[in-house]
Amino acid sequence: MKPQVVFALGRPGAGKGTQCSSITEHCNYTHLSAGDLLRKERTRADSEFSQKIDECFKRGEFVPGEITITLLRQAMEETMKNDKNKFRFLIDGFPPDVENLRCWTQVMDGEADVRFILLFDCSDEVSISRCLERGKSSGRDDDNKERVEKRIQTYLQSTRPVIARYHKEGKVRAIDASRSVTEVFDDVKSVFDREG
Ligand code: UP5
Ligand code: MG
Repeated sequence: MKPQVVFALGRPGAGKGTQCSSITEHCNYTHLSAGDLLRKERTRADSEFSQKIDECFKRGEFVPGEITITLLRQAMEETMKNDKNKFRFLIDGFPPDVENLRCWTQVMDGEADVRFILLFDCSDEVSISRCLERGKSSGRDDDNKERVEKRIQTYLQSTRPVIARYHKEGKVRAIDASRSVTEVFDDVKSVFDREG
């Protein structure tokens, strides 16, 4: 069975990780966070990619699509190898820019279907306050005001064009992510119930 993929995008701290990990049981999708996979790979001593990932994170640049897609593919293959019924994936934080999207299309065309994009919509203010709150305990070195503001700018400049492309294809399902976790979750559930 060909992997069926949903991408989750939105400002930093919009709640992608929170919502994607809770919806998986309800909709039989496996949650993969591109950012989490990269952070894990960055610290693996025997990784051929860790140095490059570290450089990109330090410079605030996106990791080249080839690397992220390799990690995503490995994770998808591993999941499907263990259970052939697990071919639905909810990929959070990807593709972060047009270069990553181009790379995905090149590598994955015909190998996976992108069903739709779940867009977690919130203001800059909500994005900043949630990241700063999380920063008190997350240990993430990018959860401080300066880095979050930079991440928002990068999101607007680089990720918005990806969303615009999918919008033209009628694939974007936008959700108001500024409400409570439960309210947002109800909307996420409705999208998956509708889309099947
Ligand atoms: N929270 C969540 N929902 C809430 C709600 N409704 N009400 C109140 N609070 C809510 O949530 C953030 C915080 O808010 C948490 O404390 C949560 O409890 C609370 P979370 O679910 O963690 O938000 P999320 O959208 O996942 O935010 P995240 O910071 O993870 O998003 P980013 O897109 O910034 O980060 P990501 O981890 O995806 O990427 C990090 C970096 O990796 C990127 O900046 C980039 O450098 C790199 N990257 C690549 O290079 N390539 C990729 O393909 C992907 C990432
Ligand atoms: Mg996240």
